[in-house]
Amino acid sequence: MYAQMVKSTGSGAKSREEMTPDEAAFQDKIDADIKIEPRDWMPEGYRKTLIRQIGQHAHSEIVGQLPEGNWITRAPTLERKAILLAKVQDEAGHGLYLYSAAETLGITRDEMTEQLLDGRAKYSSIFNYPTLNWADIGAVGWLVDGAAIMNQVPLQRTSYGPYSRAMIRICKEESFHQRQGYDIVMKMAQGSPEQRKMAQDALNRLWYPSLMMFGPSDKDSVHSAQSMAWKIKINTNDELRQKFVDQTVPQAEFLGLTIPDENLKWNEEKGGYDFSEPDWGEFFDVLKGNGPCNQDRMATRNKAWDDGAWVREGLMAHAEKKRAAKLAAQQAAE
Ligand code: BYC
Repeated sequence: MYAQMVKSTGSGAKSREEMTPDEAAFQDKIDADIKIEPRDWMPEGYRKTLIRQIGQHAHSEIVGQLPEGNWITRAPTLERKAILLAKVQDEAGHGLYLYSAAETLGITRDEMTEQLLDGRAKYSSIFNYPTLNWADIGAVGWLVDGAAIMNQVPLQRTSYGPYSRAMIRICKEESFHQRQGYDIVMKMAQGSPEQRKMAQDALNRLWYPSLMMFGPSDKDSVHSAQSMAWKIKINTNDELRQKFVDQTVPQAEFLGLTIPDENLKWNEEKGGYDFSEPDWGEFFDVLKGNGPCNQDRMATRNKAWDDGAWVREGLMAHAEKKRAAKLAAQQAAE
């Protein structure tokens, strides 16, 4: 059914013959790897696609704080608490750089926040799964940040300047996040039999949701063709998913953990692993709002927005007072 929906919305990029002269000149810049900057002319579709993708990415960073923030007060040692606190703060920072990058395209942060809070904008499906215990915090760092980096390293070369520059800093921080997660899982995998069991259980539950982070398979991806022609995306969803599996399997083997996939097998010919697809029915159901934590995540974000109203009102009142004082001083000087 989804495939039909995709076909009806059309998924192809425009051919040269279909382009206006402005669009063709724009495509020449993209093809020559010249970055597009905020004041440059751009097709409306390019602007909209970027606002959608950067906005979703920013929302993912913000909502992504919730499953991990949930464990700050319960981290097993002071050191782990300090590290987790720093990581969650980094995610907030990533959200802010990304909202700023999107604002250069003519949308305000308030508008994007409204879209998130009323359910019009998406955020990554992975954050609709719960973090049940400390092993999950390790698995989130290892797998979720690992998948995020796999997707985000190529985005450092994305065609839109502000997005590409934001990604450079984000990637540096994400690689620290991935390592801290792997370190947690390693400690548990090398710990008591119970800890080892927890680590395996976390991998079992988070493996397929992590594979879903790369988006639907290429045949069902609505935006990939046009986004790749514009170099907003550098790789297809399936290419990145394959790279992630190839990178993660040896890491699991090193830990002595088993990837929960009976079909996982090295394929000499393609130089990568064959692996089972995630349950795409579950993926689209999570996107529709029916994942285990969708309602909880949105309720938490809505409450945070409502609780922050007094801060926004205070800042606006202060700005208004300063503006009125400046105006009065100007009038007095005239
Ligand atoms: N979850 O045509 P497609 C992080 C949507 S990590 C939810 O392939 P596209 C973090 C898609 O939006 C995560 N929705 O789309 C890590 C589209 O729906 P709309 C953030 C998804 O855009 C650790 C529809 O499905 N990273 O932040 O070409 C701690 C069709 O898909 C998902 C990024 O956002 C999904 N997994 O490709 C804290 C990276 N997958 O918009 C935080 C930047 C697909 O038509 N984003 N959809 O209603 C991207 O690279 C691309 O947007 C995607 C999807 C690869 C995600």
